[in-house]
Amino acid sequence: TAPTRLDAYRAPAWRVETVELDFELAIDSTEVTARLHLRRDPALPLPLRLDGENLELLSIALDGATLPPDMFRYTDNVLEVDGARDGSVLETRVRLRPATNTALEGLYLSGSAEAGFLLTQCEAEGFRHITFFPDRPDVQARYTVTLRADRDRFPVLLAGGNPDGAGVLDDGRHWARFVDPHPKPSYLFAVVAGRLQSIERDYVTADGRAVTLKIWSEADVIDRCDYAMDALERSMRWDEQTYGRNYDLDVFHVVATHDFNMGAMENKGLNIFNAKYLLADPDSSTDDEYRHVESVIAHEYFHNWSGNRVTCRDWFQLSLKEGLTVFREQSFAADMNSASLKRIEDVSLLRRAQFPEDAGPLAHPVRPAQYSEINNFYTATVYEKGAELVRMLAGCLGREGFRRGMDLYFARNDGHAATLEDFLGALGEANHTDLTPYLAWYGQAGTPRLQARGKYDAAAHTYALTLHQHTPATSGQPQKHALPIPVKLALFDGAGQMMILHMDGQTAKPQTECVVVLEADEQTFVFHDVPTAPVPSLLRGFSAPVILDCDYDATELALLLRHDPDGFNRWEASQQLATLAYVELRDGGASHALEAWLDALSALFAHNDIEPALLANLLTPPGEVEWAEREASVDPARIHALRQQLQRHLAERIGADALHQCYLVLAAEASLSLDAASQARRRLKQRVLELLCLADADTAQPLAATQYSSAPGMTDRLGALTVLLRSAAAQAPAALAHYRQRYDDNALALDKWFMAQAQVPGETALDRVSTLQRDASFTLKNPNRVQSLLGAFVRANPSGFHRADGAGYRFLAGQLVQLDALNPQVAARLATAFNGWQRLEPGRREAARTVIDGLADRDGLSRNLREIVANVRK
Ligand code: BAL
Ligand code: ZN
Repeated sequence: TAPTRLDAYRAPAWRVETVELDFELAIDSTEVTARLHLRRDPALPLPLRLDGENLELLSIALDGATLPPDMFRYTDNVLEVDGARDGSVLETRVRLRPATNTALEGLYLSGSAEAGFLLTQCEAEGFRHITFFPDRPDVQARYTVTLRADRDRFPVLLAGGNPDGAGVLDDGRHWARFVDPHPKPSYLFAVVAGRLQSIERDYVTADGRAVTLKIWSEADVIDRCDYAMDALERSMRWDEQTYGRNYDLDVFHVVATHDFNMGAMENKGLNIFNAKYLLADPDSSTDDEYRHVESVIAHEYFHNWSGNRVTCRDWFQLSLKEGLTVFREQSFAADMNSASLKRIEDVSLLRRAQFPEDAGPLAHPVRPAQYSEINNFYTATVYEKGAELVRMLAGCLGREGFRRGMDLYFARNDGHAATLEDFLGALGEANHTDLTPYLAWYGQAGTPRLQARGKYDAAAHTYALTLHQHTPATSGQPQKHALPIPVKLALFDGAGQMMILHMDGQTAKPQTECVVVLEADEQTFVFHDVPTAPVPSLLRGFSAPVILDCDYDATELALLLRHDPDGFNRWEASQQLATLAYVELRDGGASHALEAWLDALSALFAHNDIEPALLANLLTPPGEVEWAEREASVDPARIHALRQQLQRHLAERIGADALHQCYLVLAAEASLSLDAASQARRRLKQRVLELLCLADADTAQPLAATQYSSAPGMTDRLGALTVLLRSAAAQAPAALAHYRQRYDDNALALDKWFMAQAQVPGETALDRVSTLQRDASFTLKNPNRVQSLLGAFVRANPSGFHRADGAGYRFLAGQLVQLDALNPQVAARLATAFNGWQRLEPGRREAARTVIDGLADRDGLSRNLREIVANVRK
């Protein structure tokens, strides 16, 4: 089928004003009756065409009369109906087969036929797997949903909107009705039915609405939902206080499932969560997972305004809701925890996941121009880069200006399906400024390179900073244009003090930090009254999603690493210095940067006056994926070895004794507390243990074994297990066996058992993963299990996956073919691991090429997997 194109967008000829949906629910066979109250645009004389996939049509009637067969056609996933008029009511009845729906799109079964429950996933185009409908986000309808089912098998019946009655039927069945007063697109529709338990909390919104918050899960995990409930309440208060947004229904349901393609889903009034992002308890969740739960709960809740009340006109505008909501989620997490740590985490993710996407054959703009399968565009570019673009806009407008702009955006587009132009228009108009130059960011793929060169004139006391931008060509976009790039900067003197900045034409009060905006290919910014040659601190807070090339020497970076008061930029200096050190090790020869990095970090370690979580981050060099991005010919095994060597140098410079002492102090405080300070100390303790293991494994391994067996919670337990596994400690097999037994009935904890083993680096990883793939607990039917073993291996273990003989690629291709037959969305996501193969060193490149060609030539692949394979092959 031809790709869908942004420039081919046409407003719908037919809309649905209200829809009544009746479900007769059962595991093997569910019947859905839909009555659509239709509106026709008189200016568009097109036939009524409705989307529908895998539907068994049982009956069809128009305006109360059964339609004869020559009045409708159902072919190629479209139902075309003759004779419909403005105001017509179309009634269809279809049969669904939830129990055999392994794609987890539409209505499906989570868990076993005996004990599991039914649920739906509709974004992006799942609703057409439930009933015939104009399944596009710019058709917004009011929904009334009636569910009927066996009372014993499905005691809980839920749909989006407010409850509107329930009752018992004869024959052992019962019913429940829900009415959603807010018009919504079909992708936000949801139902859930089964044996579920709930926890409940009363909440009163800032504008006085009494809301019942309910979190639902299967009985065995209901005691792990309390943290999510607390996080939900914090999110609701934060959105009221920060954006003036109140919740708008009488109930808010959240449901946990172990079988879910995404992280979670923001269905109106009935969020559905992958259990991984909802359940949390100290015994099975790490500190990182607690933070993820808080963030995802917030993300889905914030969608109620940025996504639901104001939705997207079409799927090309996906970042309108996703980039904006990730930005809102990031701001919330920064307010709840530490802003600079959150920024470090987000920028690390961007570099690890989005920069490679932008640099390879899968590169696409934040607003793509075309797609074959929209599910393939739920990417780091749309989400994470999209959030960076919103951050730039927010930075331009300032806190109050951004709030003014958001108020106008929500007021003007409430109840509508909007575009990115509507968003930038409202933000700009509310602030009497033109933001349209930033639209170019949404249409251009690739990460801009920002080159910075400074020139100090000692006689004139001026400092001229020349910025130059260049974006490499990407597939289908050979020509790139200059983008507006805001560069937040400061200048440091030789003693590490920030200088007062005086610029040409500056009228505002002199400050120590400013933002210059590069609007052309090249511009020079001149600072006056600069007493000595400065060290520039550029792109502070990562003010634009670019790759900075500044000709820093090691001494300058070490100065920033020691003195920059901003935690993020301090970390950034450490990352750049570590990268210089890596290049020295790689190329042989001088070791100025290595020495400077070791000196600076060992001094910071010895002084011990730095926030522990920041120190842990400073002690961690960039990851192997990031360094691979710098190489023209990538040898993942060599990058891994060099990174290990660098870390060993660091561990030895700090010293085994100092590391050991530090570890013992931190270990003595072991607690289960989740406060930021306790989490920070656990994180530093883990980093110190890892370094100690490099400097003195004989000391570190028994400590890790003790930490494993006496750990009060999962952070310490999994951390210790990881150290034992990665150092091939004699104690590792016993710990692994113990973990397996202890968590045998805890799916999320067991996922981590698979993941920890899949991530052990090196050539032997594939054998381990192949063995685990045959484990009785492994199944391709569960997306979390697939991610924990196969996803962790292909994405987070470069030296293991990219085996020199290409066996990793052949293994992945075999798994993809099996997985694709079950769940195309998950298969396609996993296949993106082939991204970047063109830059591998020749031996691996040829092996990857053979495997990718073989996949591309295969018949019967899903549209999802076929598109990824075709794009990655380019
Ligand atoms: N809308 C899909 C899941 C999410 O981004 O919230
Ligand atoms: Zn989202």
